Amino acid sequence: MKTLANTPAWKALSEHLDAMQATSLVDQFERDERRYEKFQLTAPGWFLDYSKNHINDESMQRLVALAQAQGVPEKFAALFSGDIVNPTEGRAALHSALRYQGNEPIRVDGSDVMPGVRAVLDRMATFSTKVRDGAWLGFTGKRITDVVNIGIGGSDLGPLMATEALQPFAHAALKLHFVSNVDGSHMVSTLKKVNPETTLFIVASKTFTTIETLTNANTARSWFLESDAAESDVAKHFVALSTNAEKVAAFGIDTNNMFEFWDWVGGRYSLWSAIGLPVMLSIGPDNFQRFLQGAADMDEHAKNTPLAENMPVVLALLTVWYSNFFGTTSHLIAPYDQYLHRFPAYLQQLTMESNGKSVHVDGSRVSVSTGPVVWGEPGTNGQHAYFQLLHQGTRLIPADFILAAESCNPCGNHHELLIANCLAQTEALMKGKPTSEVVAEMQAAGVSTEQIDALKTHRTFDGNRPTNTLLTQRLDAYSLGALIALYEHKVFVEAAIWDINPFDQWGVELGKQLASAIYDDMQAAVQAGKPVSSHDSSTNGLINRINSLRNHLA
Ligand code: G6Q
Repeated sequence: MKTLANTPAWKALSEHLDAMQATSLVDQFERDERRYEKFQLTAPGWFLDYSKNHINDESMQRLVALAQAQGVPEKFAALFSGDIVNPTEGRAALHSALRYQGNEPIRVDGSDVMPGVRAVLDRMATFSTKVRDGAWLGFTGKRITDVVNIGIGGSDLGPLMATEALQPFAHAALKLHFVSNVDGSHMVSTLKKVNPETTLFIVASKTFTTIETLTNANTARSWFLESDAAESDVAKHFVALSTNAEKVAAFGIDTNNMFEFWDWVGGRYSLWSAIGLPVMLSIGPDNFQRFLQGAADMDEHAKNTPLAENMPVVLALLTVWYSNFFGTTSHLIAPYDQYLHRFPAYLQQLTMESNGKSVHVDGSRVSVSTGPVVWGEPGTNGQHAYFQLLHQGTRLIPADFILAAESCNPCGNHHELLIANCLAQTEALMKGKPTSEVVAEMQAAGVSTEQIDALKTHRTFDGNRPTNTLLTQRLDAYSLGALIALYEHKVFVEAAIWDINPFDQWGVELGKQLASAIYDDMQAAVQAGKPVSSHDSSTNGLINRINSLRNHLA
């Protein structure tokens, strides 16, 4: 069995751990005046301060040695050159080709994918411009005012997050809606807001077999046809984003209205492909090009920068350091930017679907823990909710704070307050508040000795909680593209270190199969008028109770 923990690079880190746990972050800053200068990096669009972490020069050298020993540079080279880096599905993972700005060919199975990539981007731009300019007309001759994207998982989270993040650049007369959940309420409540004459539906599904998406798309089509529209009008109101032309045609969408992508694009990495069409419709082809450029520049940074100065590599190494050596199990994403309110959810899928694995690439069991739980909400809201646990809970939770120096909506002193809150939190998480300071403060306020004794421990903050701060000039298409690519590569480097495959998702596939079995059993029980007995007693009991609540069984 492979044991990462027995490798010299891993052992070197284990031996170093005690020394790092024995010193606090505050001590580290006191000992080294140049700490902030030392532990910072720049990459396209972004500056990273990682000085508030449990590291010193020695830690970084040992972590970088681990990345080297686990073949991160070679694995990056394999990723970018279209090798089969997803062996369980026999596929390359070439999301970088979707945003590549150079002139070199990028080959999969010997053929250059770039002409196809650029042809689809051109078709997307022509189509988007027509819709945005009001030249694409609905069946009664009116311009499109609403776009409903129907997709789930990778065909929803990325476009939704980016459309929200780039609101300041959105077309003023085009409203974007996203329907993902098979819960009929999602579709029904969206349809209440739109008019069939002026709505464009985008059915986004890589496989075009996903039950949620097909169910929602069927409902949307029926709703559309219940208006005065004829079957022949569907072509003006429905387009598909998929790799599966056959299934698109079988569903009844003209393949002339299909924007294609390829099986070497993973669902959660597909935002840069045709799946980005809603984003392009919202922000326009020029801004979408800036979005691709930001990601492409981050790709070049990841590919060409030495490990110790490589931003995704350093962020990944810090996650490995905390997950595997400090025993942390979760990682907070705290964007201090309201437009990034869906970014934690997007990263949750990117990280947890990619690195939620228990076996190595060769199928043997891993011997160390892999991807952490990723979660978060924008600041400052989080401060009034879960931050309590970060400050005074028993768990250590490393966090990434994400901030722009300038607001997209300058307004009074809002942005200065937002910045102050963000910086105050990272400082407080690091410094804490010692009991001596609490006591002195209370004494100065004239609080009685008894009261001080009763309250001082409650008011004490241990501090020593690590954070990264990611800073950009302004959140725009370029910096957002770069930020997403940064995290994509971070996740890839973590997987490279743990020697797991970040590009498959058998757990997601399992969910798809299980639901259809229960669906069939429920329907069969209703028809036969008999309770279900083929599952465990809990599942049988729940199915039968639900059927009875729905009045199907007496
Ligand atoms: C992403 C996953 C998953 C997928 C959805 C939708 O990496 O594979 O989230 O995107 O299940 O799949 P389709 O796009 O095929 O409908």
